[in-house]
Amino acid sequence: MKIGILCHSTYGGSGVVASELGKLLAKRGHEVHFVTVGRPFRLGTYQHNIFVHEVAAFHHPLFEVPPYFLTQVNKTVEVLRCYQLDVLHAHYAVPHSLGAHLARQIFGKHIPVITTLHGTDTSLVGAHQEFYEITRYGLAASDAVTVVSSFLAEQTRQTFHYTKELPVLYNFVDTDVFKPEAAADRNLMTTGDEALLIHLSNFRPLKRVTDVIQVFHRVRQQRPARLLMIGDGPDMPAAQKLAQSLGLAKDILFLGQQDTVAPILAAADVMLFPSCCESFGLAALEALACGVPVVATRSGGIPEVIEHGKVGFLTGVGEVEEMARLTLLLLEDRSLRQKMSVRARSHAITRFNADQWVAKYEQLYRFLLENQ
Ligand code: GMT
Repeated sequence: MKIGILCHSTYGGSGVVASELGKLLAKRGHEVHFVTVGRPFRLGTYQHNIFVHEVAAFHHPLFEVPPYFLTQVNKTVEVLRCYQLDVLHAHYAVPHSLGAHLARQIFGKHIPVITTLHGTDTSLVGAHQEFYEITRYGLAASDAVTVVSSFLAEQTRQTFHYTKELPVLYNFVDTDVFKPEAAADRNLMTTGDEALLIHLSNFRPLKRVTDVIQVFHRVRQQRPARLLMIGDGPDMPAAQKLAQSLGLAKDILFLGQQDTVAPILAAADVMLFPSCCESFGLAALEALACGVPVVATRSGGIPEVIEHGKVGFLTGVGEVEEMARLTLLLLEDRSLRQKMSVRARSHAITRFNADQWVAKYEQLYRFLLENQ
């Protein structure tokens, strides 16, 4: 098949899922065309069957802001004409769902449009009054809408009064890339008996990165430990300030955005993931695949990914004392940690391995093509 993917290329889970899906579809012999602003950061280097069509920012004195939506639709129509795509897959409702729909209208031939909702597109952006009507229309105009968790399915039904089917196609992970053996040399990151904790996110407020620092602070009071913070975003200054004020500047490394995260994740003992309102939690799944137990919150779709007491622990949002207690439990009890690590890896392989979920997307494309 020839598949067009519209996605955000910036640092965030929806772009990661779109990129990983595109790479794996290309490996399975499909021709994949990304229509994006910039190269999605997880696409990596050249891969056979992958094409990137960049949407340029058009500057004109009349436009205060370059009209991204229009240039993306225009580029998508060009790609549809030039490559005769079979399907268009929009990741993130705003604006891609509507963009894909409009592009096919202009193209003049009905090809299936699939929209995958990732979470913030319905919970934050789409639910906002400024975007509500167009998001709802984009969903209604799609031939299929998929969601990344049952939690998100329910939220979408409630928010948009969406009554059609909402297949849950979970986030997935390439377990050949995210694996314990990918670990970087720990000796370069820690000294002696230091435990290694990790956090990975885009540092938006809902990621509660200051909770990560608070948990680490409590752990550090009990034992030698180091924390690696991967990512960047609006709450970076608050996290750095808190780390300074708690005297943790030397124990916490703020690594910023990293394109290749598997070696860092796999070297860690425990991941801290204190988000509120997370639709799935892809970063947590990537840690599990690396055999790293996760201490997270019982919020949104996270319990669909992390089974409490089996592959990690769940607490209420903001319960930093309890998170610290459970983290210390994992760090002190080596045999518990090893058991959880083995279970985490096998849980990622059996429930969330990429092949299984990419095949479901493929089936969906085929079904829509055959039934249009
Ligand atoms: O978490 C973010 O802020 C990024 C966001 C996105 O849309 O790029 O991630 C969402 O999509 C991911 C991939 O499907 C999910 O794993 C994340 O849980 C989800 N984030 C939220 O729901 C907050």
